[in-house]
Amino acid sequence: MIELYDLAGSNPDHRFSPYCWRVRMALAHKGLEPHTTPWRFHEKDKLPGAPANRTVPVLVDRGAVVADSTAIAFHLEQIYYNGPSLFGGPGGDTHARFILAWADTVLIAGLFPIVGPDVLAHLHPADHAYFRASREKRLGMSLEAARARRDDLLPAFRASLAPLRHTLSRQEFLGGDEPSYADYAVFGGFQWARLISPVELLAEDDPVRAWRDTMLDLFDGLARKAVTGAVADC
Ligand SMILES: N[C@@H](CCC(=O)N[C@@H](CS)C(=O)NCC(=O)O)C(=O)O
Repeated sequence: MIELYDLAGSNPDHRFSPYCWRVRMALAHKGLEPHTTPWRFHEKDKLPGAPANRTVPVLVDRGAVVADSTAIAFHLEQIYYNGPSLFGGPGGDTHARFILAWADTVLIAGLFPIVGPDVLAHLHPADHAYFRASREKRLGMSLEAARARRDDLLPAFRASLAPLRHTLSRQEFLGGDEPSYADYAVFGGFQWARLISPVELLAEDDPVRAWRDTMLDLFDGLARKAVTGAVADC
């Protein structure tokens, strides 16, 4: 059995971590169905491999404990080499690394001040104080102040998607004709936003929108069927 420790909100079925979504999609790509364990920020000692492992996703597969979404993707590619490749075959992983770095340092970093403040309303009460303190330190301001200025950040965020937009107006997926781990790494950010925030990140005519819709439909609508938070109370 493959066990995935996955971030959950106060509703244990509300799973919204961008990094965990990368892994959910990668597992589906390989035709694997994990058992998922809901995990909250205050449960650090319950993570396999704690205290060294302090973030999710963590995957437990045949006794191996693998933390970090990128490490998990490489693990899956190596162990389940008979399944469809996550990187478009040998050598594809080295190219994917640039997209993964972009997804972390530009996409998720750009999304964080826009949708991150909305996470608090969805968390288990035992996570509130930790989330507020750690994220306000990262933002350099209160969650409320960050929410108040997010509309100002949207144009620059949309402009930062130019490489993605440029690529997706020429090919269906970052992987080419088929989705690859690069698609899942980027999609994780959009899925996170969709599951926790009412903000619409993309303009109606943005080609990235069609790709996002296609990603939501993959694997029998795995991502589209995900439980969303009750955004009305944000
Ligand atoms: N580089 C890690 C980042 C994982 C990460 O930051 N996960 C967040 C949830 S989205 C987390 O577990 N944070 C724990 C904390 O902030 O204490 C990966 O790709 O897996």
